[in-house]
Amino acid sequence: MTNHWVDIKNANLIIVMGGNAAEAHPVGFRWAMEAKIHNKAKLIVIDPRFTRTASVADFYTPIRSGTDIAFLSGVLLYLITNNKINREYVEAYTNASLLVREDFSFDDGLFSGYDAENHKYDKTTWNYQLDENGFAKRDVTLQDPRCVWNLLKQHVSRYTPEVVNNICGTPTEDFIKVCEYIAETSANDKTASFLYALGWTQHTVGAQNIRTMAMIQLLLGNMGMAGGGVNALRGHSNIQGLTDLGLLSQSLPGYLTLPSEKQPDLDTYLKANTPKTLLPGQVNYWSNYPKFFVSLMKSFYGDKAQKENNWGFDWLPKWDKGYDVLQYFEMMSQGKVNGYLCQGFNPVASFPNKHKVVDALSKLKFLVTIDPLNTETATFWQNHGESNDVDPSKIMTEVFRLPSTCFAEENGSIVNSGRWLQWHWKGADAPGEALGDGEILSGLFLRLREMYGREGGALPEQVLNMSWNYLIPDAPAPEEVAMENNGKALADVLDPEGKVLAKKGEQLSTFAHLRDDGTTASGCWIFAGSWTPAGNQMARRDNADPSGLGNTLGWAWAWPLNRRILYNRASADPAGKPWDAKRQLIEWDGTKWSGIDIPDYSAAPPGSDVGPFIMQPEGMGRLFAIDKMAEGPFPEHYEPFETPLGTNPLHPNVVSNPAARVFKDDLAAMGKADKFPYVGTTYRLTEHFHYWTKHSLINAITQPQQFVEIGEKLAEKKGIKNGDLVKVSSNRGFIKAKAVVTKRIRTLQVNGQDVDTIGIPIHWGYLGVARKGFIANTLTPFVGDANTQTPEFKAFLVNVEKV
Ligand SMILES: Nc1nc2c(c(=O)[nH]1)N[C@H]1C(S)=C(S)[C@@H](COP(=O)(O)OP(=O)(O)OC[C@H]3O[C@@H](n4cnc5c(=O)[nH]c(N)nc54)[C@H](O)[C@@H]3O)O[C@H]1N2
Ligand SMILES: Nc1nc2c(c(=O)[nH]1)N[C@H]1C(S)=C(S)[C@@H](COP(=O)(O)OP(=O)(O)OC[C@H]3O[C@@H](n4cnc5c(=O)[nH]c(N)nc54)[C@H](O)[C@@H]3O)O[C@H]1N2
Ligand SMILES: [Mo]
Repeated sequence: MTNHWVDIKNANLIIVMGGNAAEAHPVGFRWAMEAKIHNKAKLIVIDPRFTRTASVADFYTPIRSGTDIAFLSGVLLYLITNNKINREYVEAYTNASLLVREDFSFDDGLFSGYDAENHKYDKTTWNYQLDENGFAKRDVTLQDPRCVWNLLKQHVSRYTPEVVNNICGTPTEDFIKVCEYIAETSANDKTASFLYALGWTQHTVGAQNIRTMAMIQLLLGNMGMAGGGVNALRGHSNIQGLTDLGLLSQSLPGYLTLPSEKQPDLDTYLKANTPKTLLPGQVNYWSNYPKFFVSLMKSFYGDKAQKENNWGFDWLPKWDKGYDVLQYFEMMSQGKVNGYLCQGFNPVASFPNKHKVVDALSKLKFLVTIDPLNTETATFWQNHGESNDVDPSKIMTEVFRLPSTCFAEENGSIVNSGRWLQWHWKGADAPGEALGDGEILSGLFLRLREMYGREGGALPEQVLNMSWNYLIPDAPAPEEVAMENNGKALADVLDPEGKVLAKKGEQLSTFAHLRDDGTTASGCWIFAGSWTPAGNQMARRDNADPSGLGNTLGWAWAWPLNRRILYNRASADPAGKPWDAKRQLIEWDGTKWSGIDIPDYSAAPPGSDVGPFIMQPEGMGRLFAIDKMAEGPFPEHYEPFETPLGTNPLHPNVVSNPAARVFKDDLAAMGKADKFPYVGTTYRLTEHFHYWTKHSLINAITQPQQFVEIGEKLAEKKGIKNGDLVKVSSNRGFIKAKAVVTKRIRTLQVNGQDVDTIGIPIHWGYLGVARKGFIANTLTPFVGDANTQTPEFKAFLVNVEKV
């Protein structure tokens, strides 16, 4: 989230699209209700199903799953055509006025630079025109045909209300009504907040769904504002912490990137990751990259990391391709993986195409699961009849189950969606032989290190040189790890005048004190400030809220620097005056910036033309994404890989995302609408948490068994009644389930045909105390988003029959 949970109460309009917050985030959803009750906010829901969120909304309209880019691009067109934008904001704070290269183009579904053989783009042309100093050229009058504004207008011009209706199936009058609701928040004193989660991310166009919404927020002037922003409602309680700490295959902590094999030395790596400022005088905060990186290496390797050995750069692995989970299971299924350590993950249940996952695990020599519970993954080799039809005698994988604690059995911090690091204390000791995850991993690490020390082996340095300074090496305390993530001074840190900012050995209080000369260490630069000389800031519990806007600066600690609303410079106009006095976050008081949040800005006074989006080298919100997205600098509608239409009404030659993550065998496993005519979509229920709570009797009683939801019209056509047993199949397998016949899912008219959706909740399997049965992911396709590789769990093709 650029904003945070409590801040949702400040919105005038809440749009739940691509999520079902009342069901999946019932506690945080109270802030949407607060906005309705105390702020007279309107709540609108756009979802293929009439959900629990829709049941308390002011307005609901359906959409075909996988078509939100068409819908949101239609909203962009509406806002531009009807001049419902914050013009001053767009001109001053977005890249609307920057000029794009002449050789950038878009034609028949493809942007310039497509490499058809490798399914990816060369992004060279997706860039600005640069002047002789390397700065982007700009036309502040927005007249130049190559400025982002005019290219954007041209790009979205195709998404008329008729086209939106034809692709999404949303009734045109409903679509216009949504546009009108959103348009109202272009006023300076109105904001909208979109609450989204997997209904947007679990598509082959997931990242672009979110980007299209972010562009709407920029046009409305809602970024940086209290009650505005881009707000992902995250899933597992600490999944925000997972990304913060870089637990993705190409990442390092603090959103740094792991070097690639094209960056064989430190200079090349730092050059590739330290952006050049694109407009004169901008903050371009990522220009500090070397300080963050060197401090990380000092945290990893301590005294072993020295300038002479490039801070241990050679010890870092270099990636050749992304090892996301799709890629990894693909390699496993090709027999290229010997052993797999599976920690807090149940891929047999949670990953797409269960048959492929089970087949892949069968090719391992050994599998280690680290989990408090028994899982379908740890028992993948067992035959469970129809629901796991394997022959154990043919599976040679040796499985080791290491029982771990769960979150309530240890101290630690959890980062919530609003970037707050909240410290928690353990509620109980772990039962039986269970050990904390840290203890298990330390145990493995220390034994491996001992073996490397004794036997050598390939590249022993990266293991042998790792610093490991914990009181009990086998069991690092969460407090020790938290202090290490924050970082400390290894020598006195001085300012340019020689004043001591941090004394040798002291915890750092800000990342502004990080250095690239080896005098500071920090395990995750964005966490610097969370554990200072004043102690553990994450444990603070002062909920004083003097402004009433919910910016409780004394409650826990938010990265970066306890700032609650990112890009808050944009909450004030170019002269430094808040767009809306009721939502004042920061203000220029004539001599300095002050207010109720930590300014997200340099100290530069208004008029100095420094852009508020300080992490971008041009300082501006990007309506045209120059180098980030895999499938294009503008969002474009592509169909799901399994589309009920069999075509893309906009460009039949390019049906689905041309840069999506997909492998050859999985393309062959895609089904077509002739055999599988209905759209399957999967989701969760309040009464269960994924695949754990089927082990708990109370949860099992409230939702005892697998069911699927079928609209009345389709049910009638197929002769299916409420409570009948049905078989739902895709080209990859089938499940059996109870039918729930419902008015909540409508038949939509799309591109001249009827489209029916079948709703499939995900929580059951063949273990636990709930009724045993099938795994929903038997049905889903093994294909992922082009940028994040998130699987397409929300739109695929199925058939349904009464059993
Ligand atoms: N009780 C409970 N709470 C949970 C979880 C749980 O298992 N149980 N899981 C947690 C986790 S890890 C996560 S990630 C979150 C997920 O939170 P959500 O994303 O809110 O949960 P989902 O149920 O997957 O539902 C998404 C909604 O998106 C809709 N949808 C599907 N496709 C589309 C589409 O193309 N466009 C639009 N506009 N909508 C679409 C679905 O109909 C569904 O209503 O929930 C978290 N909260
Ligand atoms: N079809 C379909 N598939 C989906 C989704 C969907 O919407 N549709 N949603 C996807 C999403 S968003 C998610 S997040 C995944 C979830 O998928 P998983 O993460 O695989 O599933 P979980 O059941 O949440 O958790 C995995 C295991 O973590 C264990 N665990 C809990 N606490 C701890 C701990 O402290 N330490 C360790 N070591 N283990 C612990 C639990 O016992 C559980 O067995 O499913 C994904 N799969
Ligand atoms: Mo999730």
